[in-house]
Amino acid sequence: MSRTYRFTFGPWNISTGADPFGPPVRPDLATAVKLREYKKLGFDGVQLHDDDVVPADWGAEQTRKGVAEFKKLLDDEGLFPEFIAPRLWEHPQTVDGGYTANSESDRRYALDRSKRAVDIANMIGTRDIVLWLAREGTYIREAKDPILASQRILDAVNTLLDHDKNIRILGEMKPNEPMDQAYLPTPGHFLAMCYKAGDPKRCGVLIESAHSILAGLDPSDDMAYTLWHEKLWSVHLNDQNGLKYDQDKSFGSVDLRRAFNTVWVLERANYDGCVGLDVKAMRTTKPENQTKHLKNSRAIFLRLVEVARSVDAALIDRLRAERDYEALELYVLEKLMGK
Ligand code: 3MF
Ligand code: MG
Repeated sequence: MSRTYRFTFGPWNISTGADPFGPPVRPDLATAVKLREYKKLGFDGVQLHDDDVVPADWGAEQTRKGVAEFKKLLDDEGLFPEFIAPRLWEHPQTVDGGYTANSESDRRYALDRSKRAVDIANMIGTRDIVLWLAREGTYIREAKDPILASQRILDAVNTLLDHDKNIRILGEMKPNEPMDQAYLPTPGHFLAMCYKAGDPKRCGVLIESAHSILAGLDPSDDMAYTLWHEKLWSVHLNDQNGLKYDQDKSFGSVDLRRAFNTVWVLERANYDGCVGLDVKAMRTTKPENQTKHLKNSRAIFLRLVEVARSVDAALIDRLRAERDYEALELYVLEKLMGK
């Protein structure tokens, strides 16, 4: 089988290296400049926040013109827009969260901004809306009513599904950071909510490897479960060294075997969504090397596809039947060492 994958990333994946403890160490590139890198790096499409396209405070007419201009930039580069994600974590009215904020006017802001993101998606030509519910959670449990919060998230999803009968909602769940505890912390939580939504067929998930790892889960099993539901519509592949802050390391760079299992699951299931690489360059990376992590992650993915395609399925079946997992483990490790 020689299926090809479509690769995507977001403008935020070419970054200045600023972190909570230090300023930028690389120049901030204009989005138009970043877009020129995509094809050279072997990427096909772009993942976008609403305000990557046009500033969030623009009026209707200016927004329409701005989106048309951005679409032309994409077309000129031969790139497609994969999704739009409302950025509900930077504006002062999202300090306490968006959909679950205790203030009614803050909740209204989050809903209006999300509907506007749907309109931008329509104008730019994608039907996928990604919700990374960054601040929908708490620093202390007593701050919000968790039962009401679940309902408010469902109500927001339904409002968006109603706003446009064509769009799909993809939840990108993450258990913590920036919050101490997020509501709906895993893909499984969001999936369960999808079945309660007004139109479950248009509700699914994007799974990020690092987010699953932070939840103590295995990304390949999370993806497999979601594929079984036919609801894995996008992925953010990267890697993560243990339970600390979200690292967005290059795909496969910490645990090659975990990365292999991820690729193998996608291959076996004939996954046909985009392969998004939500990876970050190290702060030590010099400006001239600031896209290497993207190129490398894609290369590692493709090498692992080759390994997955060369696996001896009959041998694996036999080792499983014999319950010889010691031999199975050695077989996989040797494959990964190039044997
Ligand atoms: C945070 C993330 C986000 C999302 C992005 C698109 C900034 O851990 O992964 O990256 O991927 O907002 O939804
Ligand atoms: Mg992500």
